[in-house]
Amino acid sequence: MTDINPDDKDVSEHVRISRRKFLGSSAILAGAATTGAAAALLTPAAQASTGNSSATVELGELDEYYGFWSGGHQGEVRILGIPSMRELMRIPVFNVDSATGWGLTDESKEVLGENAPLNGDCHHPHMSMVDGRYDGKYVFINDKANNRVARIRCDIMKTDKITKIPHVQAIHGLRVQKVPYTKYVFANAEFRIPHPNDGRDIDSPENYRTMFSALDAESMDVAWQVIVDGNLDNTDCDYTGKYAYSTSYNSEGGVDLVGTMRDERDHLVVFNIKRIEAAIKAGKFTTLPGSDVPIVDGRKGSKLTSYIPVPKNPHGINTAPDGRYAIANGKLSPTATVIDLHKLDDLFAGKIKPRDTVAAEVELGLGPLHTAFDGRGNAYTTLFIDSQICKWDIEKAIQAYNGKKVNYIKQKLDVMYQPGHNHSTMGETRDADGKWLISLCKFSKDRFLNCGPLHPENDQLIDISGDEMKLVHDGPAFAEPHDCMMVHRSKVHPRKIYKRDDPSFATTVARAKKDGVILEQDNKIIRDGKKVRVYMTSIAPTYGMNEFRVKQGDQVTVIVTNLDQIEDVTHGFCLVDHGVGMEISPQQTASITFTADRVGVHWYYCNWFCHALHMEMRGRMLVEKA
Ligand code: K7E
Ligand code: CUA
Ligand code: CA
Repeated sequence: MTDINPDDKDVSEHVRISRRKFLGSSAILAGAATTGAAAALLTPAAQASTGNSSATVELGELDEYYGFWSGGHQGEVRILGIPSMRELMRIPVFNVDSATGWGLTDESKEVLGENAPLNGDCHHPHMSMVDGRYDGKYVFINDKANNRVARIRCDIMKTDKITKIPHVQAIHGLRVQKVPYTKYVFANAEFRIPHPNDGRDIDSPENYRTMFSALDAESMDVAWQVIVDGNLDNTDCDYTGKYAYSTSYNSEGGVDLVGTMRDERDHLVVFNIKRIEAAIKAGKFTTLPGSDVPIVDGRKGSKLTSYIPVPKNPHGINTAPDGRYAIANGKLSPTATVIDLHKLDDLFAGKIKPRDTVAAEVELGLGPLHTAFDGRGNAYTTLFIDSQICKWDIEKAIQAYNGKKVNYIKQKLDVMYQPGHNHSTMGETRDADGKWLISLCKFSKDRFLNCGPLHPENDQLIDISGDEMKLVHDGPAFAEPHDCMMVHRSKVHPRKIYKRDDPSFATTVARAKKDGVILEQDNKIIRDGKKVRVYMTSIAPTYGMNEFRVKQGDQVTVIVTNLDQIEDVTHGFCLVDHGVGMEISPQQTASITFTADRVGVHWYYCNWFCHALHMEMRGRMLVEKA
């Protein structure tokens, strides 16, 4: 293969086809068709014919959408501009970030908890809503690695709360209540464990359980938990505010691969939120050692839940913007199951059986994982094994399921390669606008320059505004954007500089007050036994202190207040050889604590470029023998 000339059309077509074969796809014909479509797309005419102005954002122009991207096991959330696919910002959450000092500063440690694990595994970012529409306030994100849920404040785009969910392992599916507003954040725990997990039942997997958790979106406390049968994978909720529902791929309770694939059907478990709240209010709950979170029993037979059998090892569950249907994606079945949400009231009233809520089981292709919507009655389902997006008409699919001879599949588009989630602009809200679709491909193979054995993922932008889906952009991404969401820019209004009373540094402000320090003007050292607090200001290109003096062994806290008022003039504070570095944006106060364990001269400097004399923005920490 090494002597293939990539300019030779026949050869490159040959390579392309064998690559798709290698990936297990039978879509050779479709592959050839895409080649043509992709080439045509690069011409302005092709773009105009789709109805979108352009996938290109002109120099100096702003994107139309904020994209919030999960950073996967990198532990962060990223902001992309859509449709340019430019990465605009990174928001550290469950990771350490040496640029901003996340995980190093006192303020971030207060959010993370002093002894927090500093790895994470983010999957599902979702924004808070009012009446089924984004409200621009918070983005929530799960941590599968350490059973946590975090909240990002969208006014400053920083993480402000992290909650550890008790009694469960592997928080995976995460969604917000859409209606009437985001009172709850729902979180699925994927793995089953003994309850309590104190050494009992290790060898009795039949006694393992998992739970569905609801967090109060404002306090971020866990409001309640529901014990379920099977496991929990993804979750979503409806547009009445009454129900949430989660897929379970392990209704079998298996502890190995074969065990989780034994049955032809698993289930979707539906949670009746009002009944759960009423049960807790009536005191019908238990608790487990180590927390006082009320726990209700939602296993089969409970009035709080209902179990709808769906084919096999379902993964994504997605509610259509019209509020009528939810789509459970089959994964090991080539089907998606359409649930009629209008029948859930009857289901819980005992008037119908769980399977009566199934409006259709739709054959789509191999490996359906997630479905997105355009607000025009179409669904877009990722086919992992086929490496395709399948566009289909929901109403026609229901007609076909009921015996009518109609073609519900509108188009299958090849993507490169192996898509997991996809997401449409505003598509998880009532405002689904059907403009752009992102296919988050798990493999990029040879779409990019080879950077070694570890490959980037490939986040592909697809124009869905016209009748035909058109692939317009390949976006390499570092591990691993499981999911994303795209919010119109009119919904999000971040600040440009901090307010002095921002709660993110309120604790530091309170401590300064106790020390009698006015942060906005004082440059002062407060000694408190072996604890030394060094308060200084910064205005480009100087710190309020050129030097400060401490004793060996002192525990030193440096508190910097950035007095600059000008947008984008962020300073840093980095102390050489001490693991100390942080961001101080305009009007922000930030602090960091370390031990001055070595006598001598230690320089500190500004590590965010701020001024022509940025290099000169520095000073000395002088450490004397104790
Ligand atoms: Cu990777 Cu939503 Cu965690 Cu699907 S999830 S692919
Ligand atoms: Cu201040 Cu660079
Ligand atoms: Ca199963």
